[in-house]
Amino acid sequence: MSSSSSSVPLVLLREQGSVAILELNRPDKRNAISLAMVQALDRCLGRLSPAVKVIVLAARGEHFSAGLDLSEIPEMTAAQGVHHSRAWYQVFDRMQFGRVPVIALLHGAVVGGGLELAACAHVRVAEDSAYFGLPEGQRGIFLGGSGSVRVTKLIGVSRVTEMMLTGRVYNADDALRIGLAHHTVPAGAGMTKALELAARVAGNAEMSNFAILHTLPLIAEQPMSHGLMTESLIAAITQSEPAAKERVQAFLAKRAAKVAPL
Ligand code: 1HE
Repeated sequence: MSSSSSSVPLVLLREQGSVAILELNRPDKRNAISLAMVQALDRCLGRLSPAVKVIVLAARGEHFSAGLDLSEIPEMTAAQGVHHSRAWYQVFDRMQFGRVPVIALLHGAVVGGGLELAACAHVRVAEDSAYFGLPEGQRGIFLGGSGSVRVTKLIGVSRVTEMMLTGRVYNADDALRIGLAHHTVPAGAGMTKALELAARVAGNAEMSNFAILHTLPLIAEQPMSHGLMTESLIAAITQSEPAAKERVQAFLAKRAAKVAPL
């Protein structure tokens, strides 16, 4: 467990074999993200054992996260604000571009910085109760936890603009439709679904997962000729791994599962 200076752990970490479950643990403040919580997340990411192959990021209480801890804003100078954002970026980068994929399990409010955090995950499962908003405009502030980059990459500049201007809130079904969520499940069924997906993710060859996490976002930002070169290089490296040779041989010898609808 990782804690702030008080004895209350702001983020809980437990490992179940190859799966690490990280939970935001500030339900009384609706998991508002303080700098201490960002640092607690960072410490948890740094403590994962080598056996971990996938993270499930979830939250205690009725809401995933109410976003930035607004009590940190009034005393902050402009310079401190820049460093505050950059502290979030460092940890969020560590999550998105880490060693292992992250599956976010979302319920209740997923707003502001909570949505920015969810956008770092590689797979998002939304329970029916989940709702998504960017109320920064209403609070007189702006995205500061990478949302203008990460959320915009998920749903586009136009939707983020409209959400921020009008205070629009998307529900779980909307989120699935526009690409904020990959799966929706009934309330209470999220952890089962997340663990089922985690088992599939953990079953992949490690180098394949690494290539997916680290090169797809890079290739998406490269000109086509660079992207194709990057792809050919990472494809060659990935398929040269012993794990790839074994898996391909297993398929050719009819020992591996076929692709089938779920
Ligand atoms: C908070 C925060 C917070 C709750 N910072 N303390 N985010 C927002 O603008 C969302 C603000 N929060 C809400 O709209 C609501 O709290 C919820 C819809 C999420 C939940 O409502 P509810 O009725 O269950 O809880 P509540 O009574 O509003 O809040 C319970 C407590 O949590 C209360 O404190 P208490 O001491 O009076 O018990 C609230 O003050 C506290 N609380 N949300 C601080 N966000 C890096 S840039 C990102 C920019 C942003 O994220 S902007 C979006 C900020």
